[in-house]
Amino acid sequence: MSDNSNSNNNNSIDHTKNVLVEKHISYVVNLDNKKEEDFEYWVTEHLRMNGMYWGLTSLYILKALDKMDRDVIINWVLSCQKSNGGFSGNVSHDEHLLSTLSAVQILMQLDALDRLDQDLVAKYVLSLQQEDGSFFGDKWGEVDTRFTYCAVSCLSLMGKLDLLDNNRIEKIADFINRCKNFDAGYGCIPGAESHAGQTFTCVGALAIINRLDLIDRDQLGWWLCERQLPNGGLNGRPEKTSDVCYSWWVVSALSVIDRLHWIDNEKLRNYILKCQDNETGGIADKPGNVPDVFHTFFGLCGFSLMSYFDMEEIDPTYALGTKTLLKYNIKLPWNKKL
Ligand code: GRG
Repeated sequence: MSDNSNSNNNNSIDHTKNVLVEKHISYVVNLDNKKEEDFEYWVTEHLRMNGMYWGLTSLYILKALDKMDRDVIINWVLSCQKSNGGFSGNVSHDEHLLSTLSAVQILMQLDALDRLDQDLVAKYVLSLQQEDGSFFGDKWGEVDTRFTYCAVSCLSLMGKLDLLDNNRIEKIADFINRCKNFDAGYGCIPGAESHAGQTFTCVGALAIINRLDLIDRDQLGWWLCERQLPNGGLNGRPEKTSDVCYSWWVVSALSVIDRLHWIDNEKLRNYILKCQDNETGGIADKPGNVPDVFHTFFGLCGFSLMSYFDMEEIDPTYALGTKTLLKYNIKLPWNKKL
Protein backbone atom coordinates (compact mmCIF):
# COMPACT_ATOMS: atom_id res chain seq x y z
CA MET A 1 0.00 0.00 0.00
CA SER A 2 1.19 3.53 -0.61
CA ASP A 3 2.85 5.81 1.89
CA ASN A 4 1.20 9.17 2.46
CA SER A 5 3.51 10.32 5.24
CA ASN A 6 6.13 13.05 5.08
CA SER A 7 8.68 10.30 5.25
CA ASN A 8 8.55 9.97 1.50
CA ASN A 9 11.02 12.85 1.36
CA ASN A 10 13.42 10.04 2.09
CA ASN A 11 15.27 8.72 -0.97
CA SER A 12 15.04 5.18 0.34
CA ILE A 13 11.29 5.03 -0.36
CA ASP A 14 10.71 2.63 -3.24
CA HIS A 15 9.06 4.73 -5.96
CA THR A 16 7.90 1.62 -7.81
CA LYS A 17 5.55 0.87 -4.91
CA ASN A 18 4.75 4.28 -3.39
CA VAL A 19 3.41 7.59 -4.61
CA LEU A 20 6.05 10.21 -3.75
CA VAL A 21 3.53 12.77 -2.58
CA GLU A 22 5.83 15.24 -0.83
CA LYS A 23 8.38 15.15 -3.61
CA HIS A 24 5.75 15.80 -6.27
CA ILE A 25 4.43 18.74 -4.29
CA SER A 26 7.92 20.19 -3.96
CA TYR A 27 8.62 19.53 -7.67
CA VAL A 28 5.51 21.49 -8.76
CA VAL A 29 5.93 24.31 -6.25
CA ASN A 30 9.53 24.86 -7.35
CA LEU A 31 8.89 24.80 -11.09
CA ASP A 32 8.84 28.57 -11.31
CA ASN A 33 12.17 29.00 -9.51
CA LYS A 34 14.36 27.76 -12.31
CA LYS A 35 13.24 30.22 -14.98
CA GLU A 36 16.43 32.26 -15.45
CA GLU A 37 18.73 29.48 -16.57
CA ASP A 38 16.32 26.84 -17.81
CA PHE A 39 16.08 26.23 -21.57
CA GLU A 40 12.85 24.27 -21.30
CA TYR A 41 11.24 27.10 -19.35
CA TRP A 42 11.80 29.53 -22.21
CA VAL A 43 10.79 27.21 -25.05
CA THR A 44 7.50 26.62 -23.28
CA GLU A 45 7.04 30.29 -22.37
CA HIS A 46 4.01 30.62 -24.69
CA LEU A 47 2.32 27.66 -22.93
CA ARG A 48 2.52 29.12 -19.43
CA MET A 49 -1.26 29.27 -18.95
CA ASN A 50 -1.60 25.54 -19.68
CA GLY A 51 1.44 24.86 -17.49
CA MET A 52 -0.10 26.82 -14.63
CA TYR A 53 -3.31 24.77 -14.95
CA TRP A 54 -1.37 21.47 -14.99
CA GLY A 55 0.68 22.48 -11.94
CA LEU A 56 -2.20 23.91 -9.96
CA THR A 57 -4.48 20.94 -10.64
CA SER A 58 -1.65 18.56 -9.68
CA LEU A 59 -1.49 20.31 -6.32
CA TYR A 60 -5.27 20.06 -6.01
CA ILE A 61 -5.09 16.29 -6.56
CA LEU A 62 -2.30 16.10 -3.95
CA LYS A 63 -4.37 18.23 -1.51
CA ALA A 64 -1.74 20.96 -1.51
CA LEU A 65 -3.41 23.82 -3.39
CA ASP A 66 -2.60 26.13 -0.47
CA LYS A 67 1.09 25.91 -1.37
CA MET A 68 0.57 28.36 -4.26
CA ASP A 69 0.34 32.13 -4.02
CA ARG A 70 -3.34 32.63 -4.92
CA ASP A 71 -3.28 36.42 -5.48
CA VAL A 72 -0.16 36.37 -7.65
CA ILE A 73 -1.64 33.68 -9.87
CA ILE A 74 -5.04 35.37 -10.20
CA ASN A 75 -3.46 38.70 -11.15
CA TRP A 76 -1.17 37.06 -13.68
CA VAL A 77 -4.06 35.12 -15.27
CA LEU A 78 -6.16 38.27 -15.55
CA SER A 79 -3.23 40.14 -17.11
CA CYS A 80 -3.34 37.62 -19.99
CA GLN A 81 -6.88 38.54 -21.02
CA LYS A 82 -7.26 40.47 -24.29
CA SER A 83 -9.89 43.08 -25.14
CA ASN A 84 -11.96 40.52 -27.13
CA GLY A 85 -12.30 38.30 -24.02
CA GLY A 86 -9.83 35.56 -25.02
CA PHE A 87 -6.75 34.64 -22.97
CA SER A 88 -3.20 34.20 -24.19
CA GLY A 89 -0.72 31.59 -23.04
CA ASN A 90 1.45 34.32 -21.53
CA VAL A 91 1.33 38.10 -21.22
CA SER A 92 2.86 39.05 -24.56
CA HIS A 93 1.18 36.41 -26.72
CA ASP A 94 -2.05 36.14 -28.74
CA GLU A 95 -5.30 34.78 -27.35
CA HIS A 96 -6.32 31.17 -28.07
CA LEU A 97 -9.11 28.80 -27.00
CA LEU A 98 -6.56 26.45 -25.38
CA SER A 99 -5.30 29.12 -22.99
CA THR A 100 -8.80 30.56 -22.51
CA LEU A 101 -10.06 27.24 -21.13
CA SER A 102 -7.01 26.93 -18.87
CA ALA A 103 -7.57 30.46 -17.55
CA VAL A 104 -11.20 29.69 -16.66
CA GLN A 105 -10.15 26.39 -15.03
CA ILE A 106 -7.46 28.13 -12.95
CA LEU A 107 -9.80 30.88 -11.77
CA MET A 108 -12.43 28.31 -10.79
CA GLN A 109 -9.95 26.34 -8.73
CA LEU A 110 -8.88 29.52 -6.97
CA ASP A 111 -12.51 30.45 -6.40
CA ALA A 112 -12.09 33.63 -8.44
CA LEU A 113 -14.35 33.15 -11.46
CA ASP A 114 -16.30 36.22 -10.35
CA ARG A 115 -13.23 38.35 -11.14
CA LEU A 116 -13.92 37.66 -14.81
CA ASP A 117 -16.24 39.34 -17.32
CA GLN A 118 -17.72 35.96 -18.25
CA ASP A 119 -20.05 37.38 -20.91
CA LEU A 120 -17.04 38.71 -22.78
CA VAL A 121 -15.26 35.35 -22.56
CA ALA A 122 -18.39 33.58 -23.84
CA LYS A 123 -18.65 36.04 -26.74
CA TYR A 124 -15.06 35.25 -27.72
CA VAL A 125 -15.71 31.49 -27.58
CA LEU A 126 -18.92 31.72 -29.62
CA SER A 127 -17.21 33.90 -32.25
CA LEU A 128 -14.97 30.95 -33.15
CA GLN A 129 -17.75 28.53 -34.14
CA GLN A 130 -17.97 27.75 -37.87
CA GLU A 131 -20.95 26.95 -40.09
CA ASP A 132 -20.15 23.18 -40.03
CA GLY A 133 -20.19 23.13 -36.22
CA SER A 134 -16.39 23.03 -35.80
CA PHE A 135 -14.39 25.63 -33.89
CA PHE A 136 -11.33 27.62 -34.87
CA GLY A 137 -8.66 27.62 -32.14
CA ASP A 138 -8.08 31.33 -32.71
CA LYS A 139 -8.38 34.00 -35.39
CA TRP A 140 -5.92 32.14 -37.66
CA GLY A 141 -8.44 29.42 -38.43
CA GLU A 142 -7.01 26.03 -37.46
CA VAL A 143 -9.82 23.49 -36.85
CA ASP A 144 -9.40 20.59 -34.40
CA THR A 145 -11.69 18.62 -32.10
CA ARG A 146 -9.49 19.92 -29.25
CA PHE A 147 -11.01 23.35 -29.88
CA THR A 148 -14.56 21.97 -29.88
CA TYR A 149 -13.87 20.52 -26.45
CA CYS A 150 -12.31 23.75 -25.17
CA ALA A 151 -15.31 25.76 -26.38
CA VAL A 152 -18.06 23.62 -24.87
CA SER A 153 -16.14 22.99 -21.66
CA CYS A 154 -15.42 26.69 -21.21
CA LEU A 155 -19.06 27.70 -21.78
CA SER A 156 -20.36 24.96 -19.53
CA LEU A 157 -17.94 25.82 -16.70
CA MET A 158 -19.18 29.41 -16.80
CA GLY A 159 -22.81 28.20 -16.78
CA LYS A 160 -23.31 29.54 -20.30
CA LEU A 161 -23.89 26.44 -22.39
CA ASP A 162 -27.41 27.66 -23.12
CA LEU A 163 -25.91 30.37 -25.32
CA LEU A 164 -25.54 27.54 -27.81
CA ASP A 165 -29.04 27.09 -29.26
CA ASN A 166 -30.26 23.66 -30.45
CA ASN A 167 -29.09 24.31 -33.96
CA ARG A 168 -25.54 25.10 -32.83
CA ILE A 169 -25.46 22.08 -30.47
CA GLU A 170 -26.69 19.81 -33.25
CA LYS A 171 -23.94 21.06 -35.54
CA ILE A 172 -21.30 20.44 -32.86
CA ALA A 173 -22.57 16.88 -32.39
CA ASP A 174 -22.60 16.36 -36.14
CA PHE A 175 -19.04 17.64 -36.56
CA ILE A 176 -17.76 15.35 -33.78
CA ASN A 177 -19.63 12.43 -35.32
CA ARG A 178 -17.91 13.11 -38.64
CA CYS A 179 -14.54 12.83 -36.85
CA LYS A 180 -15.41 9.27 -35.75
CA ASN A 181 -13.61 6.48 -37.59
CA PHE A 182 -14.43 2.85 -38.48
CA ASP A 183 -12.51 1.73 -35.35
CA ALA A 184 -14.81 3.87 -33.12
CA GLY A 185 -11.96 6.25 -32.17
CA TYR A 186 -11.90 9.95 -33.09
CA GLY A 187 -9.45 12.15 -34.98
CA CYS A 188 -8.75 15.88 -35.02
CA ILE A 189 -10.79 16.53 -38.19
CA PRO A 190 -13.03 14.32 -40.39
CA GLY A 191 -10.90 11.58 -41.98
CA ALA A 192 -7.97 11.97 -39.59
CA GLU A 193 -6.50 8.94 -37.78
CA SER A 194 -8.02 7.95 -34.44
CA HIS A 195 -5.96 9.15 -31.51
CA ALA A 196 -6.62 8.73 -27.80
CA GLY A 197 -6.09 12.45 -27.14
CA GLN A 198 -8.67 13.46 -29.71
CA THR A 199 -10.96 10.69 -28.46
CA PHE A 200 -10.92 12.26 -25.00
CA THR A 201 -11.89 15.62 -26.47
CA CYS A 202 -14.79 14.14 -28.45
CA VAL A 203 -16.11 11.97 -25.62
CA GLY A 204 -15.75 14.89 -23.21
CA ALA A 205 -17.52 17.32 -25.53
CA LEU A 206 -20.35 14.84 -26.21
CA ALA A 207 -20.76 14.28 -22.46
CA ILE A 208 -20.99 18.02 -21.84
CA ILE A 209 -23.59 18.59 -24.56
CA ASN A 210 -25.44 15.46 -23.39
CA ARG A 211 -24.98 13.45 -26.61
CA LEU A 212 -23.19 10.34 -25.32
CA ASP A 213 -25.90 8.40 -27.19
CA LEU A 214 -23.79 8.94 -30.32
CA ILE A 215 -21.11 6.62 -28.93
CA ASP A 216 -21.05 2.83 -29.31
CA ARG A 217 -19.61 2.27 -25.83
CA ASP A 218 -18.57 -1.33 -26.39
CA GLN A 219 -16.81 -0.67 -29.66
CA LEU A 220 -15.04 2.45 -28.37
CA GLY A 221 -14.25 0.63 -25.11
CA TRP A 222 -12.60 -2.11 -27.15
CA TRP A 223 -10.45 0.38 -29.09
CA LEU A 224 -9.42 2.14 -25.88
CA CYS A 225 -8.57 -1.18 -24.18
CA GLU A 226 -6.34 -2.06 -27.09
CA ARG A 227 -4.17 0.89 -26.01
CA GLN A 228 -2.82 -1.06 -23.01
CA LEU A 229 0.59 -2.63 -23.70
CA PRO A 230 2.24 -5.63 -21.98
CA ASN A 231 4.24 -3.20 -19.76
CA GLY A 232 0.91 -1.93 -18.33
CA GLY A 233 1.24 1.54 -19.89
CA LEU A 234 -1.06 2.94 -22.55
CA ASN A 235 -0.34 4.27 -26.03
CA GLY A 236 -2.34 6.82 -28.00
CA ARG A 237 -2.82 4.79 -31.19
CA PRO A 238 -1.77 1.42 -32.66
CA GLU A 239 1.95 0.58 -32.99
CA LYS A 240 3.07 3.41 -30.68
CA THR A 241 4.93 3.17 -27.40
CA SER A 242 3.40 3.83 -24.00
CA ASP A 243 3.34 7.28 -22.45
CA VAL A 244 2.07 8.35 -19.04
CA CYS A 245 -0.15 11.09 -20.47
CA TYR A 246 -2.49 8.42 -21.89
CA SER A 247 -3.27 7.53 -18.29
CA TRP A 248 -5.52 10.54 -18.68
CA TRP A 249 -6.62 10.61 -22.32
CA VAL A 250 -7.55 6.89 -22.41
CA VAL A 251 -8.63 6.40 -18.79
CA SER A 252 -10.89 9.47 -18.72
CA ALA A 253 -12.69 8.35 -21.88
CA LEU A 254 -13.08 4.79 -20.51
CA SER A 255 -14.37 6.26 -17.29
CA VAL A 256 -17.05 8.40 -19.00
CA ILE A 257 -18.33 5.44 -21.04
CA ASP A 258 -18.20 3.25 -17.90
CA ARG A 259 -15.59 0.80 -19.19
CA LEU A 260 -12.64 1.59 -16.90
CA HIS A 261 -12.74 -1.95 -15.53
CA TRP A 262 -11.93 -3.24 -19.02
CA ILE A 263 -8.22 -2.44 -18.61
CA ASP A 264 -5.83 -3.79 -16.01
CA ASN A 265 -5.83 -0.91 -13.51
CA GLU A 266 -3.15 -2.47 -11.31
CA LYS A 267 -0.70 -2.83 -14.18
CA LEU A 268 -1.29 0.74 -15.26
CA ARG A 269 -0.79 2.05 -11.72
CA ASN A 270 2.49 0.16 -11.50
CA TYR A 271 3.59 1.66 -14.82
CA ILE A 272 2.86 5.21 -13.60
CA LEU A 273 4.68 4.51 -10.31
CA LYS A 274 7.77 3.51 -12.28
CA CYS A 275 7.69 6.80 -14.20
CA GLN A 276 8.14 8.81 -10.98
CA ASP A 277 11.53 10.45 -10.41
CA ASN A 278 12.56 9.45 -6.92
CA GLU A 279 15.23 12.14 -6.68
CA THR A 280 13.53 15.30 -7.96
CA GLY A 281 9.89 14.28 -7.73
CA GLY A 282 7.66 14.69 -10.77
CA ILE A 283 6.56 12.08 -13.31
CA ALA A 284 8.08 11.43 -16.75
CA ASP A 285 6.53 10.07 -19.95
CA LYS A 286 8.38 6.76 -19.56
CA PRO A 287 10.36 5.06 -16.78
CA GLY A 288 13.82 6.64 -16.39
CA ASN A 289 13.07 9.79 -18.39
CA VAL A 290 13.23 13.36 -17.07
CA PRO A 291 9.93 14.48 -15.47
CA ASP A 292 7.88 17.48 -16.55
CA VAL A 293 4.71 19.15 -15.31
CA PHE A 294 2.54 17.84 -18.19
CA HIS A 295 3.29 14.18 -17.42
CA THR A 296 3.24 14.82 -13.67
CA PHE A 297 -0.31 16.14 -13.97
CA PHE A 298 -1.61 13.39 -16.23
CA GLY A 299 0.09 10.66 -14.20
CA LEU A 300 -1.56 11.96 -11.03
CA CYS A 301 -4.87 12.17 -12.91
CA GLY A 302 -4.48 8.48 -13.78
CA PHE A 303 -4.01 7.60 -10.10
CA SER A 304 -7.01 9.73 -9.17
CA LEU A 305 -9.32 8.29 -11.83
CA MET A 306 -8.41 4.78 -10.72
CA SER A 307 -9.09 5.80 -7.09
CA TYR A 308 -5.57 4.87 -6.14
CA PHE A 309 -4.13 6.30 -2.96
CA ASP A 310 -5.59 9.10 -0.89
CA MET A 311 -5.99 11.73 -3.61
CA GLU A 312 -8.66 14.24 -4.54
CA GLU A 313 -11.08 13.02 -7.18
CA ILE A 314 -10.68 14.52 -10.65
CA ASP A 315 -13.64 14.63 -13.01
CA PRO A 316 -13.02 12.68 -16.26
CA THR A 317 -14.87 15.18 -18.44
CA TYR A 318 -13.83 18.60 -17.18
CA ALA A 319 -10.37 17.63 -15.85
CA LEU A 320 -11.11 19.59 -12.70
CA GLY A 321 -11.68 18.50 -9.14
CA THR A 322 -15.14 17.09 -8.43
CA LYS A 323 -15.38 19.34 -5.37
CA THR A 324 -14.60 22.43 -7.45
CA LEU A 325 -17.30 21.51 -9.97
CA LEU A 326 -19.90 20.81 -7.32
CA LYS A 327 -19.16 24.15 -5.70
CA TYR A 328 -20.15 25.77 -8.99
CA ASN A 329 -23.25 23.55 -9.28
CA ILE A 330 -22.06 21.80 -12.39
CA LYS A 331 -23.96 18.57 -13.00
CA LEU A 332 -21.86 15.42 -13.47
CA PRO A 333 -24.33 12.70 -14.58
CA TRP A 334 -21.50 10.40 -15.75
CA ASN A 335 -20.03 10.27 -12.21
CA LYS A 336 -21.30 6.99 -10.72
CA LYS A 337 -20.03 7.87 -7.24
CA LEU A 338 -22.27 10.92 -6.82
C1 GRG B 1 -8.44 20.16 -20.07
C2 GRG B 1 -7.21 18.00 -20.09
C3 GRG B 1 -7.69 19.17 -20.84
C4 GRG B 1 -7.45 19.28 -22.18
C5 GRG B 1 -7.85 20.43 -23.03
C6 GRG B 1 -5.64 20.39 -25.31
C7 GRG B 1 -6.76 19.47 -25.11
C8 GRG B 1 -8.03 19.98 -24.48
C9 GRG B 1 -6.67 18.20 -25.49
C10 GRG B 1 -5.47 17.59 -26.14
C11 GRG B 1 -5.79 16.22 -26.63
C12 GRG B 1 -4.63 15.60 -27.31
C13 GRG B 1 -4.56 15.68 -28.77
C14 GRG B 1 -3.71 14.93 -26.57
C15 GRG B 1 -2.56 14.23 -27.11
C16 GRG B 1 -1.28 14.89 -26.73
C17 GRG B 1 -0.09 14.11 -27.22
C18 GRG B 1 0.68 13.31 -26.29
C19 GRG B 1 0.23 14.13 -28.49
C20 GRG B 1 1.40 13.38 -28.97
O1 GRG B 1 1.14 12.98 -30.26
P1 GRG B 1 2.25 12.12 -30.95
O2 GRG B 1 1.81 11.76 -32.31
O3 GRG B 1 2.29 10.93 -29.94
O4 GRG B 1 3.58 12.79 -30.85
P2 GRG B 1 2.09 9.41 -30.15
O5 GRG B 1 1.98 8.91 -28.72
O6 GRG B 1 0.83 9.19 -30.93
O7 GRG B 1 3.30 8.95 -30.84
